[in-house]
Amino acid sequence: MDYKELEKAMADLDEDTVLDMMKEVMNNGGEGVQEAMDACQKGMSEVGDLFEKGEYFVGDLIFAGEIMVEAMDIIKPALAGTGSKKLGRIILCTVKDDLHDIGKNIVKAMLEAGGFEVLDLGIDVPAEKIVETAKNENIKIIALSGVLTLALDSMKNTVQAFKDAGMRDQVKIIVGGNPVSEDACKAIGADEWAYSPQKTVKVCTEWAKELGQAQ
Ligand code: B12
Repeated sequence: MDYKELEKAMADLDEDTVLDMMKEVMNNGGEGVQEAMDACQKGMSEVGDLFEKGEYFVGDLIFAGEIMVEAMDIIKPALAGTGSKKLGRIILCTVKDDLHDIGKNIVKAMLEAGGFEVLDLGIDVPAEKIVETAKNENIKIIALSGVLTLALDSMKNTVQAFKDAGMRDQVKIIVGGNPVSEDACKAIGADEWAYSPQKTVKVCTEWAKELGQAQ
């Protein structure tokens, strides 16, 4: 498969080509699924760049998002594992002021396939709601998603809210999304960060074992 072509099709918002190529991945037994996902994400980045240059508009971002969701729906079975493990519950959401949820939904699908029960609080979720849910539901792994630069502040505020509630040492917090990096993770005060959903599942699986919530 020509992944450059796939990347370009995504950037050009060529829905038919993107979806046909995803079906081809599945027809080939899921071979190259990771590369296909990476190509789509690179294409999405180009969509973002074109938006910044004023060549694309918000409507184009929405359409790009729809294509990405459809594309991921097709390849999800190949990306996912067996889904047979029982690793306990995890909170996942997009933090306050951020409405982007495509990446979050991919991470959710991967966590579920990896054996977690995901409590998805949705988008634009205030720190207090995350802390309250963790407390009421007794959930110890928290995954925060954010794509806007200002989401980093919301993530930091969320970690602070856990400290203020006296719960910081009872929970493990992983952050992810486009602006998240090693340095950002440190500044936020989270325990881990990841870009790839695969690493997210790996880290959370280790935590589930450490916390004794894996069956
Ligand atoms: C699609 C899109 C939209 C759609 C979102 C639809 C939806 N349902 O999510 C819509 C049109 C709604 C939108 C709105 C806006 N957007 Co927008 N959008 C994008 C775009 C093109 C793609 C984002 C995306 O889905 N990427 C694909 C996914 C799969 O990637 P991902 O989110 O990074 O997720 C992956 C990893 O990060 C990781 N991951 C994700 N979450 C988590 C969580 C954890 C715990 C872990 C470990 C890992 C992890 O796994 C995922 C899979 O690999 C980006 C461009 C870009 N370069 O990202 C701009 C972009 C993010 N948007 C931008 C802007 C400015 C906006 C608007 C302000 C536009 C406007 N003027 O209204 C609004 C903001 C609304 C708000 N308050 O949130 C800017 C942000 C600039 C900044 N630095 O803050 C970007 C970067 C575009 C740009 N270059 O200017 N947007």
